[in-house]
Amino acid sequence: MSSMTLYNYFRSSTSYRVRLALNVKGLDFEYKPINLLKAEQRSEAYLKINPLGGLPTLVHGGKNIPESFAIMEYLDEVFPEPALFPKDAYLKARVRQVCEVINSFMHPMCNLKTLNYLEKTHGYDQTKKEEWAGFWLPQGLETLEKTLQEFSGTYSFGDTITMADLFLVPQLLTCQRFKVDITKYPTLMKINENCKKLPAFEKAHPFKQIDTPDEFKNK
Ligand SMILES: N[C@@H](CCC(=O)N[C@@H](CS)C(=O)NCC(=O)O)C(=O)O
Repeated sequence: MSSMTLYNYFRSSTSYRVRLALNVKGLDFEYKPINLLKAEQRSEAYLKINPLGGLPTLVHGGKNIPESFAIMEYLDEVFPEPALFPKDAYLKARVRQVCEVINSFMHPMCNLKTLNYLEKTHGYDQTKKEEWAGFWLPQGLETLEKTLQEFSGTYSFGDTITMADLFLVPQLLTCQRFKVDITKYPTLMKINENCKKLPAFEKAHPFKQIDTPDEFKNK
């Protein structure tokens, strides 16, 4: 049995990021599904390992690590090959900038708890949620497009997979889910297409997980 357990959910973009990091590094893990739609992330048992009630959480050698970015940096330190950051300090900072735009600005806007709040407090239906996403997410996409025009090759930073790719690909899928037009961003489209061809990305895709409902399988 693997010494690593990932509490995650097929559709959660933060879970998808960590599955990508594990796959890129060739690490085996036990997949523990937590169903967000059944509010399992707020169960007493799960809150003990992740007090904010967010996915994912990694358990390694009996120790819990909540927060996807913290998990991925931990994996990169404990399993250094292949490295997820460039060695150059400036480039490393720019990779982190891309991750932060996604993690701190884009992801929270369409997180389940944000959308649930808008629905319950302000009566938002799906159309209003898509309008909301259509206002916020393109601001992040424009920033990413401008940034990666400068740095991209095959992938976000040159021709080597970095942490930036592991954040970008899941966030683009979220954008599509909320009907945000990603075709306006040619650099992001190119990176997305190139990443999706890699086996590590294919295996981590939300529609290929053990908890993927039949309606999404093989789409
Ligand atoms: N910053 C956290 C965010 C964790 C998070 O909120 N993840 C989402 C799934 S993509 C979640 O569990 N949402 C549950 C909710 O909103 O109730 C991370 O990167 O791990």
